[in-house]
Amino acid sequence: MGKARSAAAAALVATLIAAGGSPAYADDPAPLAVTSTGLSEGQVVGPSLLFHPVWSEGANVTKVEVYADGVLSYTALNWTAGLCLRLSGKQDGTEELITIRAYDSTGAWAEASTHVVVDQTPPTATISPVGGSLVQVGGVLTVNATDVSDDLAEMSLYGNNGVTVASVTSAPWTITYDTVGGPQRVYVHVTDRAGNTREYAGYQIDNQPPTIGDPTGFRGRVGRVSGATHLDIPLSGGANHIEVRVDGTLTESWDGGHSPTSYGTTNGADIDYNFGTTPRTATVDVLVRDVAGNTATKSFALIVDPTGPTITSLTPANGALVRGSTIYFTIHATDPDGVAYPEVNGCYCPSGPDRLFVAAGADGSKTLVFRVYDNLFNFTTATRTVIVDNTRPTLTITSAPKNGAHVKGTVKINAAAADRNGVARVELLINGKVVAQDVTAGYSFAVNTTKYGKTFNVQLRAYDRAGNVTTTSTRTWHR
Ligand SMILES: [Ca+2]
Ligand SMILES: [Ca+2]
Ligand SMILES: [Ca+2]
Ligand SMILES: [Ca+2]
Repeated sequence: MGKARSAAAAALVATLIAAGGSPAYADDPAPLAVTSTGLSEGQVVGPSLLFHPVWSEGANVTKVEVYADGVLSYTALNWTAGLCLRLSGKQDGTEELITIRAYDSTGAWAEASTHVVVDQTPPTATISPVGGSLVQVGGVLTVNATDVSDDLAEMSLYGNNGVTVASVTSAPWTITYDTVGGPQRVYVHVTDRAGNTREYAGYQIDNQPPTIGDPTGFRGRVGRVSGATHLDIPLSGGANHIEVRVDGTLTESWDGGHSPTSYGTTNGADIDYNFGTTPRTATVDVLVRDVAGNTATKSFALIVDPTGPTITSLTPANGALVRGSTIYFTIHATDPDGVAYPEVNGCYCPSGPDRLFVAAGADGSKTLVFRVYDNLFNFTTATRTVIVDNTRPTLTITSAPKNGAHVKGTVKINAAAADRNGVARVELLINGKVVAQDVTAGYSFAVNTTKYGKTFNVQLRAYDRAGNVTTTSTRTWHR
């Protein structure tokens, strides 16, 4: 051990090489020597360092001792993976003389020493952009380090897959890294000459733009709009910024902001727009961006249809006579947006498919306003004037045998009928059955009494053009 001590005391500036033990190396055909400690003089080392000493060629080394400032640190019997230098707990700037003593199988030994300088303080730097758990980047990432420690040896990007994906070893401390296809997260490492590493918050890698869905919320058929319209556009994938344009005009703009500690996202964009009354095809352009700056766009066309349905039929017709306490209208319409519903005088009063009802009210002319709406709230208006008639025609027999009369041969009946809206016909009923009718005024019937029995009943019945009926009292005749 005396030689080792003397070697340590000899000098601090040069690597020292020594040999000793027996047999004397003068007689040894391959004298044992430690030709290198594996360290370089003045090397700065951190708390832990692997190094590889070198022996003279052919040496059969069986044991190695590592000394720090002459004190045995440890003994190694296997150094194929290198020797480990442990200097933890030592002050930065401390010089240590590291001595490697190698023994061969004969017990002879040789040693070499190297001075190292302790540095256990990782470097510092100001990293931009500032990283963090919420910082997302995509595409080409440029990272700069400024205000770096004097002993900075390397700046690198270290992936969450355990791989260093990019590094620089000299100023300017700038890394330009294409993130596409790389790990999902990278951290910034700065390492000094001693191998001390400091990790700075890194960046979430995101090269996937948000997804823009198809618009929903159409009142009628998909892709068709009219007037003031609200549609929803579903978004996914962390949209942080949206822009919606209709025919090139910005109609919605939203930004969720972005700081190292927060940002906002949205899962939907809106189209709130009055498409007006001009038939056309409008173009909607949607742009969305995530925090990492990935952008997606989507365009779609909307058919602007401000036209109401086409009314294909509406009954009763204008001027029609109607009777009863309720008037029923049947209305048919078509529309490319789909027909929503009809209404009469502002009332959706259905009495069946395509059928509306309204109270008849007093006799006389009655004008009704109809609207038929499509699913976009466009409507078409139609009017109908009908004539309400719930008044029976007047009917009197002007000449005929009286009730209870005896008759023979052919007997004539004359009658008068009248109605404000016209008489449709007068019927002759014998024994309750219609046997003749007369549709022109000056109503007159000839009854061949021989066709009937000894006694039979005679009545007249008048219809007005609305269908109201007046029946005379029964006259019973005898033959
Ligand atoms: Ca340092
Ligand atoms: Ca994304
Ligand atoms: Ca329409
Ligand atoms: Ca009438």
